[in-house]
Amino acid sequence: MSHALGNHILVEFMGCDPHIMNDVANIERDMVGAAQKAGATVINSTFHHFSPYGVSGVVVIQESHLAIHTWPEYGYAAVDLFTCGEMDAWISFDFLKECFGAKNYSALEMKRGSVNLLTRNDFDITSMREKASERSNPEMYTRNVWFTDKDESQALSLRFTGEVFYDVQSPFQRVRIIESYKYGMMLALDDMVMTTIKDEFHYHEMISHPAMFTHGNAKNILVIGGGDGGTVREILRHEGVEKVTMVEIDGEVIKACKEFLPTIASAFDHPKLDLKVDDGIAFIKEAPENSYDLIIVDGSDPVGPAEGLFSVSFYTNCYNALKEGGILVAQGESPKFNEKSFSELNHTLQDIFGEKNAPVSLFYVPTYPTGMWSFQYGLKGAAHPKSVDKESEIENFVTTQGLRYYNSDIHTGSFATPNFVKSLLKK
Ligand code: SPD
Repeated sequence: MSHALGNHILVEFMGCDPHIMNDVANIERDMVGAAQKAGATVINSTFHHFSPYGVSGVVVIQESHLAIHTWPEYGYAAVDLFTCGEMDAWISFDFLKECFGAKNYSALEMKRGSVNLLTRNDFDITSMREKASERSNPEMYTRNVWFTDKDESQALSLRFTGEVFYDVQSPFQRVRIIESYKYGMMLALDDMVMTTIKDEFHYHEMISHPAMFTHGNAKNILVIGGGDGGTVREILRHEGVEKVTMVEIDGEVIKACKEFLPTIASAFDHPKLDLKVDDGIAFIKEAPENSYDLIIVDGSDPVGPAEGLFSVSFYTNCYNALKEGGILVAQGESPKFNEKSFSELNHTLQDIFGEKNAPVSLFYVPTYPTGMWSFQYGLKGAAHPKSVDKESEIENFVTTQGLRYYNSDIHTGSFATPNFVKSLLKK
């Protein structure tokens, strides 16, 4: 057989584990591992997760490339192993077969660039390859791995380092800590961004301080959810608070955040905090009437364990558990990403608390799809966040606490609603 420039193996992996086929971080790690196992020098890796599922990616190696496209719904991966030089691509093949748990496979090997069909130009490719190998450090390569939070038609992607610090399937959800380049360490539940160390203050200051200043004298506070600890950290900045009860359903979230997001999970040992790992929906059902000044629902999106946090019965129970003059604040989704959940939640709050007692606060989170997010209120009394007139008290608090998002202008401004939002809120 005549000499060829490259060797190309086209592989069909079938009967693979669908979860593995949908896991961009693991696939990137395995594809890079397959290249390194065969002695290749990795230059760059680029991997994306697609909606609703599937991963595509390429590992560029000095010896050519490894590429993959997966169809998790069929347990299938189409893999290209293109190599030149001495590299044995069958080593990569064997490695990936194990990693993907492929029950069946086929492979077609082709020689690429038959030398007897090609005319050699007059430049010295050998010396170019030598120069390239002198330049590259086999320990260093560029990774392009993207985490995508999405629905069927919109997404927000963050490039992350590819390192997975925590990845546990709890009884409720998949809990992951990964590191994004722009926003640092990040908590993801299932495939949704929950918080990152560099922009968490937008969310946690805004879920806490507007309600605290609106109430003015909140002493007994209940937080449902909030497993990363950011909300209780903010609430406990207020000296008048006597007790915070926090009920988080998933102990894995608390564990992961204590270990990897310590600046967010910094108040779990506070003496005023009573931390319970329990079902918040069941807890509020049993809560005595007129118990809390403030109830904060820091839940995730209305899928999985948080679905019940968007129900009429749950908010009726919250209403009953609030004291007269009490305030409810709930994670209210986005009027640009989850319009239906956003308006349905507000209509529920209007039904329970009264039409004028369900204001919405808008704020911005760069790591949530569309960036525009909301907290929704239920007011069981006359105090209204729009009528708060405490500019110097708020500014003094902002300065002494070193807040980075909330201030007296934001307090007022966040309750202003664009016209399209007013339409979504109208019943
Ligand atoms: N899509 C994100 C919804 C926000 C969920 N809560 C975040 C928890 C922060 N404490």
